[in-house]
Amino acid sequence: MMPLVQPFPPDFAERYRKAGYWRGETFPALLRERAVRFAGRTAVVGGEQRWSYAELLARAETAASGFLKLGLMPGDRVVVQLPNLPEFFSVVFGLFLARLVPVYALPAHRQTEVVHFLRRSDAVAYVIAASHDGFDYRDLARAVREEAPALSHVVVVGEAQEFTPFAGFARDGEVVFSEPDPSDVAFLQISGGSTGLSKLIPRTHDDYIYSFRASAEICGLTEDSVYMVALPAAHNFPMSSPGYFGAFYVGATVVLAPSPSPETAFPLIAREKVTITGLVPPLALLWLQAAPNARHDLTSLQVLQVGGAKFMPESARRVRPVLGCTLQQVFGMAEGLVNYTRLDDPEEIIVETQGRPISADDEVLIVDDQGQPVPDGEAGNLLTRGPYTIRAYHNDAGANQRSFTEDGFYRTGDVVKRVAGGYLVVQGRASDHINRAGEKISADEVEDHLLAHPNVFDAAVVSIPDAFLGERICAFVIPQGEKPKAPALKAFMRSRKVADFKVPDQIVFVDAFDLTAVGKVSRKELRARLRAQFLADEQKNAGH
Ligand code: OOB
Repeated sequence: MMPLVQPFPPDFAERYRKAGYWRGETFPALLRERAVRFAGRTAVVGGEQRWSYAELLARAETAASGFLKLGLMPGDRVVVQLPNLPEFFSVVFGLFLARLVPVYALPAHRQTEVVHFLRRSDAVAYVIAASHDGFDYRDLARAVREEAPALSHVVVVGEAQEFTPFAGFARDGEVVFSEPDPSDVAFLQISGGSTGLSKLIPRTHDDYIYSFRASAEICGLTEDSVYMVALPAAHNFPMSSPGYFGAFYVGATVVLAPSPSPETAFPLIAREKVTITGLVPPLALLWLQAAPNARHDLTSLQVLQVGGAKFMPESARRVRPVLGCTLQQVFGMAEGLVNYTRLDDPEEIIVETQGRPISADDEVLIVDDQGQPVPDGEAGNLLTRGPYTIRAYHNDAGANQRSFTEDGFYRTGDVVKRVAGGYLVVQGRASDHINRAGEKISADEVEDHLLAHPNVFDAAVVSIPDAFLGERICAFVIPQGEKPKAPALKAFMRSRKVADFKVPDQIVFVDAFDLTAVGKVSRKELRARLRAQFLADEQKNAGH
């Protein structure tokens, strides 16, 4: 089994401790302390359940002893794929208490992705909900079991069938758990995945707790705040920016929305007096559209955070007049660096920029393609290093080689410019992934699936600007033999058992790729040309 490490160099680690960023806090210690300090206060609201802080700890302890009784050993990895249910928290905190390591999968992930996470992490257990949104995760568990030899336990929240019921976990007697070291890897987060399948991101107690402790302060969280989890709980944004962990840190209440749609979220905001939540831009647009006619009282909402993809200034400008709250732009990444506009920033900064870093020790370099720094105000590639940005992915030498410079800067793949005050404006990106409503999709990965179809000779996948999604997935396909129909190709993609958000929105059949000019064109260049041609054609058609 590959050991779990996050190799911060000792001199940097020492610096981050000295500066007071890394305080030796751990998830288990945090939960225990809060369960005493905020014992009777409401920690979690979800479905029909309301748990106090004391109850959250009790449930996490039960979960922890249940996992250990299955025979799991500290350090073992457990893939967690749960929708926004309160049990998400008892499972995850239970794993932390038992020193087991959660690996987060999104509810939208399917066999291909889950098998990849299980194998890459050597996971021995997999936690699912019985079913959600019409999808039966037990069927998925049966399928992945065949392909992941290390997997020995499937734990189900809800009706377990032949698997282990989470509800059956029990605690008999006092269980003593061993304490993690603050520099241990606490969990594996998944990357947006710019080339191929998602990479696994090891985050330590020290670095991650710093990121959400500082975020909670920047976002003005207090024990009277009510944070709503609108996006999937496994995503880094609602997890830590400041997210539910930031909320638990200060003793606030966390409300789980089963869906981020206005129909579900608005009544919940009114009922629970939600003060802050985070959305991706397409959802923010839906909220802006729905709010003027909403019957529900949204006046408790003080802050709407928007991030995960670029929120256009025209839309950003509408947040305050329409929703009556402060917009906070959030430009972050599961690998680390998170930027926020500050709540008291002038409206122009809030509307026009994606914020500035959390920490004075977040090093931000903006360089040209030769690695030379560009002047402020000019666009360049964003590199970063700091007290909560990883130095390496788990078990992926190739990605580590590509994604980090020799002196440990993470190559974000984003193209940004720095403006006055150190604020960043995201201009685009250098890497070939599609940011579809905040979900990052690798062009390589989609091409690979399309190429598996017998009637596809070649495929190139690009992002096309989309008024609602931000970007949509467009696949250019050269057919061979009998030309397949677009719906059939989409159905084929689905049959490959991948997350639905990776299925191309649009398929354009072409006879050949124009490879003239230099003879051999890189994939990157080919995609850029196809995209440019498509946009030019679209504009021409619009003109007629
Ligand atoms: C968040 O994390 P990931 O890991 O799913 O995706 C990171 C990438 C960034 O490198 C950037 O390309 C894009 O998502 N992104 C934005 C953005 N926020 C993220 N692009 C433009 N404007 C923004 N505001 O997406 C994430 C993690 C923590 C907090 C917020 C978002």
